[in-house]
Amino acid sequence: MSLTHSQKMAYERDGFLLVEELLTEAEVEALRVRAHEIGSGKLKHVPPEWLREEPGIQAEEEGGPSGMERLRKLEFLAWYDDVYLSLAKHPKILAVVEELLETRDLKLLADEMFMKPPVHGSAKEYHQDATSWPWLIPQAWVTAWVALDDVTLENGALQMVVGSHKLGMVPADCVDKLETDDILAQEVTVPVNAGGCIFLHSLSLHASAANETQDRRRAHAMRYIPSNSKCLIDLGAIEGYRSDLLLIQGEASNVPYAV
Ligand SMILES: O=C(O)CCC(=O)C(=O)O
Repeated sequence: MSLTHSQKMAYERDGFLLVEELLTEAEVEALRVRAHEIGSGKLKHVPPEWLREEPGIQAEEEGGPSGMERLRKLEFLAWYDDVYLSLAKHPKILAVVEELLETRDLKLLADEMFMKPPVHGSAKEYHQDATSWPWLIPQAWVTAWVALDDVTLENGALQMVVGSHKLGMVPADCVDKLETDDILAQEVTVPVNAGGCIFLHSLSLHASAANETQDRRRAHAMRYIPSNSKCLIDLGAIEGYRSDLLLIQGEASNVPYAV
């Protein structure tokens, strides 16, 4: 699969690209089953530190939800799980990422399944993915965000600020200042059916609303960087990060400070 000229232009103009029906229904179902096995504790190969609860969720004893219904995110799945490693290496996803980053040499920086549980799935504020890794050079890389459920206006579709990748990096605590410039008014909400994928430029501002429906809304975000990216600090020294990035395809790099 290669992108059409107009798809590439759309990504350059908007800072994101929606590709519908990237995965088959059978592929999506296998991913859902595996996520359920990991999230419910049936499979225990992903360390509990990477299973994150919704912040501020009511304790179970006080009437809050139990088990998987409490989970906000499953992180670093490709590091532990063969099904999610295969997804990170999916030829259709890599074909797009390669074109957008203009290199075959790719590493996975992180992955995160956003579980958005029914009723309790919280909103994600406006942010650029690059601001979570400000020490990484270049700052431009790609997140592939794969919908595992039908994602709608009601259950927390991504709200993309069109063209915001051209702003450069905006400090996370200043994003709300952009409201006065009408920049956030350039937002579009992007519903996508299960199996579709949104490719996001790492400097694109985006958010998602809370899930107030009775059904879960899962999407798996995989963060790809060129292998010769540099990192100015040791990621392994920071809680919640890891320095053992996964070489997904092509050559690892030995430039100074290469990740
Ligand atoms: O899935 C979501 O609700 C948020 C995803 C997101 O913001 C991200 O992948 O950076």
